[in-house]
Amino acid sequence: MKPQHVILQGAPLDCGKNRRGCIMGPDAYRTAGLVEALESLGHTVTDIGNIGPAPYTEVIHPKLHRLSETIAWTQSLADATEAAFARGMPITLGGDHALAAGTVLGAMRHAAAVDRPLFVLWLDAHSDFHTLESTDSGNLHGTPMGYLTGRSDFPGWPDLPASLPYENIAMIGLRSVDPAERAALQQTAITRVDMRQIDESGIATPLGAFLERIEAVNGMLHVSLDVDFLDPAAAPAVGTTVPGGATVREGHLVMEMINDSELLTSMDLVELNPFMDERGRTTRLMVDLAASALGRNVFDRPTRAF
Ligand code: 4U7
Ligand code: MN
Ligand code: MN
Ligand code: MN
Repeated sequence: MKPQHVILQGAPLDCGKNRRGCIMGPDAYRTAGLVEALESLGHTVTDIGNIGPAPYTEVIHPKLHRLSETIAWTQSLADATEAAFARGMPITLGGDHALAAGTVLGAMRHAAAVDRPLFVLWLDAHSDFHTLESTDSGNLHGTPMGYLTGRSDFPGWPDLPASLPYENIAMIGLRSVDPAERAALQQTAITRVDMRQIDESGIATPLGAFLERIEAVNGMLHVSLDVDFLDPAAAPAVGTTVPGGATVREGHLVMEMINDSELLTSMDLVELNPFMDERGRTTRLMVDLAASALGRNVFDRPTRAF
């Protein structure tokens, strides 16, 4: 990919679920040398530090966990992400996946302003397609795709400029989809690639087809990488471990194809829980994957020794 000006923004949001630890994510990425890795590829990097939620007062909800705080983060992250596009390529360091409600909303606003279609590549074991009604856990990191596609009402959340079209979404790595999500997904044109399909025919063909569709219409590409896309044997630092995930090579292949496509315009690195990591290896793998999407050949030496 051509040299970029990368805007790193930390989003230590930990309200999308009960298990704590994602609050430490942004500083773990910094400690693992993400800035240096991107600079070594010829990019310039501005780390704007950590963002916080917009002012809020938590109103306890009988089912939904920390709803007010999640809405407040959605507001601040949408504004920050939209502003970051004026300067470069926003990369958001999570924080749990509830943050994507804000970052993708910011990307949607920017896409509307420059009159380009936005596409979202969702790399995740889960579809995160719940509505506020359908979620059983009440954990809002399971809902950002439900919100962004406008498939049901999210009262009190920021208005969308328009719903994210189902045709513009690809979910790859699926292996834990709740019955209510599955029933709803089947009614949509969202591209869904589950682990069985990846096992049988590989990840490159469906991803290549998605990237070609984006290129054909000069689309923008937002990539949302949930750590649990990867197999927990390779990436143990997550709250929700789901066995049978993508291998290290499958992860890199996705990122290498994104790099080759020159389509990437923004990215989230989410759900890293450094408290659960083993000597930083998940964090380092996520840094390596981000670098792969922005140009590092996997055979290049890592930029930093530990
Ligand atoms: B993640 C779950 F029930 N679907 O709603 C839920 F399985 O951001 C998991 O993808 C959501 O990690 C996982 O709580 C959210 C559960
Ligand atoms: Mn997720
Ligand atoms: Mn997930
Ligand atoms: Mn998770």
